[in-house]
Amino acid sequence: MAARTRVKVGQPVTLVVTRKVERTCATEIVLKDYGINKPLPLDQPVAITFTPRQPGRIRYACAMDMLAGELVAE
Ligand SMILES: [Cu+2]
Repeated sequence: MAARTRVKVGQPVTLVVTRKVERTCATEIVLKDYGINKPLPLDQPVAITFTPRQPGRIRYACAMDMLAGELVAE
């Protein structure tokens, strides 16, 4: 999860995240703006689907808001 990804407003997006590290704070992924908060079990791909509602940045982060990334909706 690093580069900025572009997505389209009104089109469902699925992020697939796999946690590869055992000792990390990123044991869940949070998309605050969309009320999403999903646990990330070790080595298991987790799919998060949501539909961007408006253009702009969509931030995702670990539960403590430290490890983060951004999508750009347009
Ligand atoms: Cu954290």
